[in-house]
Amino acid sequence: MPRLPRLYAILDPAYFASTEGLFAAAGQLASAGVTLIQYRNKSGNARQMLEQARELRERLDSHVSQKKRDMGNPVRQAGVRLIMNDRADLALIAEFDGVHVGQDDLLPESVRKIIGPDRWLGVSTHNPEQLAEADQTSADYLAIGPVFATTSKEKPDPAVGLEGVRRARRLTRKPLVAIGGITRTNAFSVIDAGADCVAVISDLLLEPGKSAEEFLRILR
Ligand code: 3NM
Repeated sequence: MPRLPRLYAILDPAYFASTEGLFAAAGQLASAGVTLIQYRNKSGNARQMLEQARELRERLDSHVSQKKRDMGNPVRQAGVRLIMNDRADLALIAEFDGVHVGQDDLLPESVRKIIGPDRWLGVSTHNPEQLAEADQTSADYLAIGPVFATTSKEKPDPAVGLEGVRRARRLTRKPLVAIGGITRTNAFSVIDAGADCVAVISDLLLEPGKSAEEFLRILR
């Protein structure tokens, strides 16, 4: 089972004035030490999505090799693991490291067939039944949410609260990602309730680098 970092940043072009802004945010997150980023695009067409995804991959790869050069001679420099929301096909073409699916997307085992055994597969769940079901799949990690109220998702399920996180923790041994309304203020309580990792959109938008550093410090 993979070991997840404490912070999982989600970049959605809907929240950026330009794609350049999204790429800049990705660079700032990487510089701050974020190692897991999801590209989520609920409104773009496939070509646009692929173009952005490829560019994101390229920029983050060159960001890492630049950092390597800056650091002199490190033996290893971990890169950023990039996860594609929904689209297994685009994940393969853009050389992403995994796919994240929701309850209305392809079933986890269908995605697994496409992405193979090594790329990460994540599954969103919103209640104990869905979580228990997803636990039986080959998913590498499970997400539970929304934990708190969120404005970043259309028609969100009811918030599960910290109690929902605790319950989810009891139902799976897979790495557990908590999502929905998580901020620097409440993130610790979410990890304390049993999540391994918090996934965040809004509270990284204003100042991605500074905010990510604070999340990582709080959750260390
Ligand atoms: N999925 P923010 S909640 C993308 O419940 C997403 O599965 C959710 O954004 C789920 O950090 C959510 O701004 C939105 O609340 C997360």
